Amino acid sequence: MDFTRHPNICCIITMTANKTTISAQIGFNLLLITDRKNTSGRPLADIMMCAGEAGVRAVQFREKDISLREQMSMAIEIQKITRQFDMKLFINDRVDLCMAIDADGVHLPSTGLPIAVARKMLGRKKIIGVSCHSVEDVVRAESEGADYALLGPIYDTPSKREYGKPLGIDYLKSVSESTTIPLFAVGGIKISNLKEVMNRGANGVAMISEIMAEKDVTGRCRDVLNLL
Ligand code: 3NM
Repeated sequence: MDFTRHPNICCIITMTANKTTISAQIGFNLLLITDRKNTSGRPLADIMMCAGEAGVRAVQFREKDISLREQMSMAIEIQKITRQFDMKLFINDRVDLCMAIDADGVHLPSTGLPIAVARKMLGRKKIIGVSCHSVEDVVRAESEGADYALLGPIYDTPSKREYGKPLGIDYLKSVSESTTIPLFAVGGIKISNLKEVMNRGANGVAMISEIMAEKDVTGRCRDVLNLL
């Protein structure tokens, strides 16, 4: 592994590092993904406050159905909260928006800019995460210098049904054995399947509905963090 391409991961990771070591390098094991349409009408900022109070360390701002200008003003509002609670803020897809507001990094979808291009634009200090849907995607993301990979959908989840069958936990296990960058499971992750996912080699999880749609967001975040 070429560590010079992973500026945000300390060079002490080895092929034998366990999952706690790896998630400690990136500084979070729960990535909360936003969906303002899945909050039962509550403002996104309120949800973020609850998550911050509960100790969530990383948020991916993903409101891709609104204009870039609207995304920008919403992301700035969210960033006030993430900064208040020392949470990392990643912008989904839009490297330009990440640069414009000096967010902590970008999360590239599989159809997004190549990692090398994003790295050139953002420099070495920003974190680059990548959405992956196969072992090949993860291996490529690692070799191209991604700081972490999201693998999914692991379980059935409404927004991803059009892409076919979920990958499943056995697949997750085999992917986890093929990479040394932090691997986050995504897609249908719930309190009820967290243990299973972590036991299959995930270094952490990314969640939308299990947190966004929950009445007691603070309590739910705490429960998730305690189980990770
Ligand atoms: N990406 P929930 S699944 C944003 O497989 C996203 O890459 C996925 O929502 C992928 O936690 C997903 O409610 C949706 O299942 C996750």
